[in-house]
Amino acid sequence: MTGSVRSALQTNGWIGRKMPRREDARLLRGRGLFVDDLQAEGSLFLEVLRSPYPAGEITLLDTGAAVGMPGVVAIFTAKDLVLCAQSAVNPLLPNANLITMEPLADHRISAAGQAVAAIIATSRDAARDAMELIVLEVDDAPAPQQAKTIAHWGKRLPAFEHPVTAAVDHALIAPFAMEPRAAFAMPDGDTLTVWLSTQTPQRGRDDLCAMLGLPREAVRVIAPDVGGAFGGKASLMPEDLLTAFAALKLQRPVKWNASRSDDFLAATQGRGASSRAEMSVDHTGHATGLRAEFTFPLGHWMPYSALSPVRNAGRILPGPYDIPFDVSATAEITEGPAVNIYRGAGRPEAAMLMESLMDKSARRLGIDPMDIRRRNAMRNLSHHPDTPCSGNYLALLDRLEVETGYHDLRAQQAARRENGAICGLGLALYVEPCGQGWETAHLTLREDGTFLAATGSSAQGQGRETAMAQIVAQALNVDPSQIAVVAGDTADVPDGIGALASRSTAIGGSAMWRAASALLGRAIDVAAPLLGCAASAVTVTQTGLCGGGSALSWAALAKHLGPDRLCVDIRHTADAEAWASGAILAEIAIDADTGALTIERITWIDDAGTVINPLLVQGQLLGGAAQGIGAATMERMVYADGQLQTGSLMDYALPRATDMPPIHLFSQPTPSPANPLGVKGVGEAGCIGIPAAILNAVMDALPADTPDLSLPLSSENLWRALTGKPL
Ligand code: SMO
Repeated sequence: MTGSVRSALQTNGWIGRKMPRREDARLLRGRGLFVDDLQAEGSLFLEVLRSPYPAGEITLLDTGAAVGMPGVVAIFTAKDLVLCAQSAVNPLLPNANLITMEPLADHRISAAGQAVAAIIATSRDAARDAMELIVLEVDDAPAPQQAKTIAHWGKRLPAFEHPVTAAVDHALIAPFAMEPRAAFAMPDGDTLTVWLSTQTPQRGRDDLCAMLGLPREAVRVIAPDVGGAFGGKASLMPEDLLTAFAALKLQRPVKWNASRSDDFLAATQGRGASSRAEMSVDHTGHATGLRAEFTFPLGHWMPYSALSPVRNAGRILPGPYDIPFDVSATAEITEGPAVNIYRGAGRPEAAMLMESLMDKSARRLGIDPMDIRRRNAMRNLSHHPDTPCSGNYLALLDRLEVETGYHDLRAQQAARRENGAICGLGLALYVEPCGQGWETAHLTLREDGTFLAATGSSAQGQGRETAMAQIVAQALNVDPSQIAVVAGDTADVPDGIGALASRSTAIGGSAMWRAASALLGRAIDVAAPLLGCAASAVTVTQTGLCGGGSALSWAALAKHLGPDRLCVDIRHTADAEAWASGAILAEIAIDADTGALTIERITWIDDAGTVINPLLVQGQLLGGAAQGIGAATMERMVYADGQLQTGSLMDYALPRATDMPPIHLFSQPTPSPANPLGVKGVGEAGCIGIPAAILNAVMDALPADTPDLSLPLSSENLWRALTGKPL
């Protein structure tokens, strides 16, 4: 690339600009298009009969009376589902035991809410009425042998003398999205168009093709606007498959929408792991060994990404610290709904365990928690796929110390305690490695001189279109308004991974950057002879290219090219993972009478690498923080005898606007060497670091001999800890 081109890239400043989201005009004004907005003439509606029993052998499933009900077109049970392949599971761990999806229960029930029959009728009400007449009988039967997958990281370490120990037990929680899951399938002979509320349209297409026995060209999956996903829409689910199957079989459009109850009962859940660790620490506060064990529940089957949390938790310990480690993890099939990735996916579990150990070590040795982190934080960040790529953890801690007035805060806290307050400060230093692998980008100069950018990183409300437009604008030196961005449709983007694992900007954005750079290079080669100068003399202006005293607009260049469009396809494979990091201080107080927790303030120094758009980063950090606060302090799926007790928003505590504390954000980026933009992930940071800081703040506030607390840190839990009244 010529010097003048490079300087344009450095100076136009589209990257790093606080641009309002181009999506907002549509999403905030009710003009979005979600799966539930789709309608088609002659559409049928699918409803799922779910088992009211948590476990047992099916002894009777009689659909006879229901089939004859008005409006009923078909009822499918397991015997009707002739599938060409099992569902796919990402085999992320060696020797993994993969338990695939049973879209409808065949012989055995393993969860209350498990799908047993699909009723397809001319209206939703007709389907629901018919559902009432299906007879399902289930006998108690012992649960079969449960499959386990065991993995290990690091090297076996000898027994520690007098280690510091920590245990963190996570509740199962709901990856709650504003838009419940939904699918709409439209058949045309042997081909299907399926609209899915998904974060992985290409994966959905591949899974549907394999299971239905259709070639890749026969299925088009479209993710229109997606109202949040958080991992809960990353893997094909039984209802998605049933909707596509029914449409193909009946040759009619079929629509399915989850109700809130459906999603509470039968969407995937997150977290749920129990974790134990011990760490040996010398008298100077240097950790000399870490041994940790995780047990992750999987539920009764494994969606595509089911092994991601266990793998992430295991592989990222000891997080930002330089400590010899011996980490093992077990993922086991359990009764109950499937457990899958949820924002953070194993990273929060690793961070909470590690940060708990750091605070406990500091307490034992009488060292300040800030200092013990300084003593153990990694200094030489090597560029290796399994360790942090870049960052400056000491600088994050230094900045946090300054921005919070840390030492004054400690003094203030001591004074408050003198006056009887129960208050605490909690630190967390965390890492957020984003996903690995590849992503695609397709960039075209259109006839009118504008650009079409199609990305494999789909959108789920996080501002993807805005960020991609800024990346292309920076590379081409054109206004972002000249760039249309599309994603989520396998007809536009046949290959792609999607929006997950904090990877969209790091990998998808880098793919787009490379596409734009390549397109510019090609444009210069075409333009040079037209301008009558050497390619090296062509410079980029805001409207096109110039050189040799003349100018050529993008539109003129497009016109010159005619049907031979300038078009670049890139499949970018990341050199390594980009590891974001951050340091957080949470200030909390606990009400002595009720155990109610007040998060007084959170201060957060974040290293997300190169920031494309500070507004989008802020949105991701705050959204993640809200879900992190939910997980730390209130969310929990409660079961009694296998029956869900928290199946509605009256019972399941989701954080609300009033639960959000003041959060002071400071950005301290170090560019990642893992990609050409220097960007890192940011979407999951809030779920990773915030709960760890809150847990430490709570333990700092409670009496020193308080045993490890299970999550969430609800008022009841804290009141029991304060009053010594365990469950
Ligand atoms: S938990 Mo995420 O959507 O990879």
